Amino acid sequence: WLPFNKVKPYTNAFVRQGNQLLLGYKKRGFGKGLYNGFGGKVDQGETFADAATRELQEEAGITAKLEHRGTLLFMSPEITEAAHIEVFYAETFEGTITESDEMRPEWFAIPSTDEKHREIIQKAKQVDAVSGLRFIPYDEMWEDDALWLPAFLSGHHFIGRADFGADGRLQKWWFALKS
Ligand code: 6OG
Repeated sequence: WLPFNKVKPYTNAFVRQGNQLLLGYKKRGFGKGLYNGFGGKVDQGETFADAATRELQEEAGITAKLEHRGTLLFMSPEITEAAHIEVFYAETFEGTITESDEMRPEWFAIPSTDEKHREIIQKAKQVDAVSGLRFIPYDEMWEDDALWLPAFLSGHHFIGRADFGADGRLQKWWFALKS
């Protein structure tokens, strides 16, 4: 069927506690060396929500009642299939945060205003004087994250598409808030 391409389903889950966001440093595989929410491929017969819960448990050692917050579509000439990612969110969790083979969990400070977000995006590697934690490391994350994470953390539901070039840089994007 033309013009249909193939798409692979993935999940991404973010846990927040007050002004802090839990991210994982990807130790291997796709996105190695970058910080991201916890997630991975959806298995056959599994729902996105089930996969999100399973991946958070496998990669960070915790369980959380995840809420669906957003939908992303990524395209790249490097991969033959587009990535369809459902993004989830939780403010409480159970269990002990544990490093896994794939991810090293770490808490980061969330900028308190949109203006501060912009400052952190432009001038990364800043430390929050209150918590002593590093602010969200936008320079060590997928380039699209800076486009939607601030609105996501303000409680918005969103949908978007990001196209990456062969050089791995973001070429074109489209994002919209659902609420
Ligand atoms: P595994 O290979 O570990 O799943 N992912 C992306 N996340 C963001 N924020 N931006 C992207 O832009 C991404 N591409 C993939 C989805 C890969 C994990 O990485 C996420 C999954 O959580 C290109 O099974």
